Amino acid sequence: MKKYFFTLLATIYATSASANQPKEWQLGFQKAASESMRDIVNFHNNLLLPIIIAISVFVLFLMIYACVRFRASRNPNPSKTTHNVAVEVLWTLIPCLILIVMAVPSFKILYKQDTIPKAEVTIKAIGYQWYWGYEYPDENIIFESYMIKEEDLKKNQPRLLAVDNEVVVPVNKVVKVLITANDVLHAWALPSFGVKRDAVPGRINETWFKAEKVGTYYGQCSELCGIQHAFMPITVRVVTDEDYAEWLSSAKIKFAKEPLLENENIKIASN
Ligand SMILES: [Cu+2]
Repeated sequence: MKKYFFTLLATIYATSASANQPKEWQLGFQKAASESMRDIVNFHNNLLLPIIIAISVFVLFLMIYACVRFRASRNPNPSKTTHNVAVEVLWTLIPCLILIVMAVPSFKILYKQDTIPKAEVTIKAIGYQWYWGYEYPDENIIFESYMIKEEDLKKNQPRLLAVDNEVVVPVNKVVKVLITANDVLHAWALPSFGVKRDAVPGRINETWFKAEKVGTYYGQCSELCGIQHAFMPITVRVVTDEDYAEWLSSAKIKFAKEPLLENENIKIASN
């Protein structure tokens, strides 16, 4: 029995130490790759979880106590009590206090996420049925990002998560994401950055993240948007500044939004 327990613990630990994408038998969150997500995880682990456990244990204790203490065999003449003002005040006040204790740090995190610092890179994500379109408004770049079908997957590309054209952003830079949709509601979500925002047709929502580690991060559309909702993943590749500059110069040609002027073309090619 002890052995199984340790195996289980080891499995939980191993899954919690892995990064960037969902793992089989995963419990809890994906590993945080931004400050926002770290805030969310700390809030959950250090405040919500203890409260949840304490309430569950307390209610379980009350139920067991009531079952034993007030069982029929011990109480042939049951009590006729219906009200107890003190208890009623307590079971209203204590939950209120718990909610207030939870609300303060919760709002703090929410406002921090909502306040967008000065953006160093801006990208625009547009939800379509059923793929994502991306624009780099300052860089004249536009492209579409489709999920790679299972039979076309290369090694190390996760099923249902890898896409043909990834979003590329530099590490440790504030990336502002403008999010909208072209047809129905979608949602742009990236768990390890702590980002999830609705993509609404005719309206632009904003969010931001600052990825702290180089790597590939996976997310998915998180609003039921139709039959292929599960097949419009989001892949963000976080790279070093040099790699980003390199990617930019090739992407400006490959994904040019406006036709390139001839001299601009030469300028980019010579970079
Ligand atoms: Cu969608």
